[in-house]
Amino acid sequence: GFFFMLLYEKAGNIGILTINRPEALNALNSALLDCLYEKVTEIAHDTELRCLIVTGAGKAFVAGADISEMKDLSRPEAFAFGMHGHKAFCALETLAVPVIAAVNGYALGGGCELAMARDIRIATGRSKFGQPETNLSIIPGAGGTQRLPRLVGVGRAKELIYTGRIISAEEAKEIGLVNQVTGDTREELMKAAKSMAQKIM
Ligand code: DAK
Repeated sequence: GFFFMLLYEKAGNIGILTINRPEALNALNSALLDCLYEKVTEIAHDTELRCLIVTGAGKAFVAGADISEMKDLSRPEAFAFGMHGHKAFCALETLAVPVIAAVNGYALGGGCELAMARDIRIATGRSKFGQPETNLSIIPGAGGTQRLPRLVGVGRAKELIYTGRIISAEEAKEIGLVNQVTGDTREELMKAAKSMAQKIM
C-alpha cells in the first residue's frame, strides 16, 4: 500500500499518527484515505493504546480533499470518492480510545472535516479553519454539513459553509470548533496534545 503517506509512532500508551504528504499540504486523495482506514483498523486492535493524536507533516494539517483527483470525477466516481472519506473518518470517530486532532496549520475542507471527526481539537495559533467547498461549486462531502453544526451550532455552520470564509484558530476556539490554542510551534502543539492525552489516561 501507500503507507509512506502515514507515519505512526508510539510514546508509551499514546499513539501519534501523522498525515505525511507535505508536498501537497497533506491533501487527501483516495489512496491516502484508504491507507488511513487500514491503519486505524489496525490500531483498533492495539489493547495497549489509550489515546491517539492525529497531526499533519509540514506546514499544513490537511488542505482538503485532493483537488487534482476530484476535479474530473463523474458523479458515481465522486460518490465513491466521498465513501473513501466517510469510511476512514467513521473508523477514526468510532475508535474506542479518545482521539485528539493536533492541528498544525491549514485545516480546510476535508481537513476541517477530518479534524471534526476527532474527539478534541488543539491548534497552533497560526492554524486556519474553513469549509471552502462552495468556492469549488461543491458542498462539504465528508461529514462537514453534519459535524460542524454539532460543534458550533446551526447558524454559524451555515454561515461558514455558505460563505467559505476561512477563520483563525482564535475564532475557531471562540465558536467551539477548537478546544485549545497553543503557541505557533509544533513543539508547543505536541506538548499540549500529549499533556491532554496524559490527563485523559
Ligand atoms: N489538493 C491538491 N493539492 C493541493 C491542495 C488540495 N486541496 N492544497 C494544496 N495543494 C498543493 C498545491 O497545489 C501546491 O502544489 P505544487 O503547486 O507545489 O505542486 C502545494 O500543495 C502547496 O500549496 P500552495 O503553494 O498553494 O501553498 P500556499 O501556502 O500558497 O497556500 C492554501 C495554501 C491552503 C491557501 C492553498 O494551497 C489552497 O487554497 N489550497 C486549496 C484549499 C482548498 O480549496 N481545499 C479543498 C477544499 S474542498 C466530496 C468529497 C470530499 C469533499 C467534497 C465533496 N464528495 C465526494 C461529494 C471535500 C472537498 C474539499 O476538501
